[in-house]
Amino acid sequence: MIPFSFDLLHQDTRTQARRGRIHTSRGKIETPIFMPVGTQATVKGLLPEALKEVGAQIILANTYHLFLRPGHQTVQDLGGLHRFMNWDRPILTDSGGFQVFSLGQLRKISEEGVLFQSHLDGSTHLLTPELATGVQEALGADIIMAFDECIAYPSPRDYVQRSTDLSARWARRCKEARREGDGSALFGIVQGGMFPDLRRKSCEDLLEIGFDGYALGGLSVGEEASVMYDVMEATLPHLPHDHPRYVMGVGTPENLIEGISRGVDMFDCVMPTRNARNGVLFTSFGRISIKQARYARDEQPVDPACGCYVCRNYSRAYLRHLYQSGEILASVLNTHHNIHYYLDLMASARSAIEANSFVEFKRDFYHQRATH
Ligand code: PRF
Ligand code: ZN
Repeated sequence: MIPFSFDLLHQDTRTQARRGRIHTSRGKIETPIFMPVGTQATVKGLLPEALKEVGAQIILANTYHLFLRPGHQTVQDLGGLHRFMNWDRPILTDSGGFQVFSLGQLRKISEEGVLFQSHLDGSTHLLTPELATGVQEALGADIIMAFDECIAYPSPRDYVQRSTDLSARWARRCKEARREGDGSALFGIVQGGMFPDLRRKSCEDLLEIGFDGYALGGLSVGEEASVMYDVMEATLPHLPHDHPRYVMGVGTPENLIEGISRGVDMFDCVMPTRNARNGVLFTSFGRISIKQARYARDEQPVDPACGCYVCRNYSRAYLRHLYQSGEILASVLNTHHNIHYYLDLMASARSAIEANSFVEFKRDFYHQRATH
């Protein structure tokens, strides 16, 4: 078994962009990386083979959903999440610290944890740091996230301060609850809202506990993009260079490029998968909505610059037809292209960092969008 580790391979000289490599017992992960979201032990619309074809190195699954259905005990008894869903590469599980706030009903937060009602059947559960950790271990995740509160935006400073302190105490309990020796990693989650000094305090508290990686939570919760970038800039310098940094639930292609420039290594977001199911496709020249009438007789591929299976074989006209007809294949093909786009963007960013040309890469990225 290979223990979890992170190598910083190259640091860009003109930006904070980093090229790194994470080692796990299920293989290595080249960073910066985007993790497709597989909430219910499936990346909606994609076979695991297709995920591999587009180059997915790691995917994300959710504690909240799998705990409620089918239950982590069931998944464990069936041989763990990897076997259950036929995915043998690394999996990161989110702790439920976000979903319980976005989906759970009648939430009551206490020192102990969060009491909530299931969005599925109204049943009551107490999710604690110990339970969230135990569920993620039972699922067999390669990267486990600490249990935290994702603070609503905007929130008053005194609420943010108290919540961030509580999340730090919960993070410590997650670490203490760990079953040692399965080779998985535990990441702490920095909170602190949009207050730079509270972000810094959160970093210091988590560093004192000590984690394998550090995530920025509480971003992309309704704040302006410029505010999110400012918070990244105010937070990332307080995190150690020799551990991976992950921004949770972010974001657009622009957000990823800006995050990488500021030193982020990992991202996840439903944006490429959810948008695909709504007919919104990401391209090198910006987003398009495939339902538009202008594509009815368009024989071009979605993105002439894309080499994915969809762009090699289908026209915009066909994809528009599938979408208009409500066909299952519309979701499948659109998702395939969008995930390919996101992962290809990350691969290009990695190459640019290695070649010391990330600044030029970023300039071209914006230029292609502006001139279309
Ligand atoms: N905490 C956790 N998961 C998350 C977030 C968070 O703050 C976010 C915030 N955008 C997304 N996913 N545990
Ligand atoms: Zn494509």
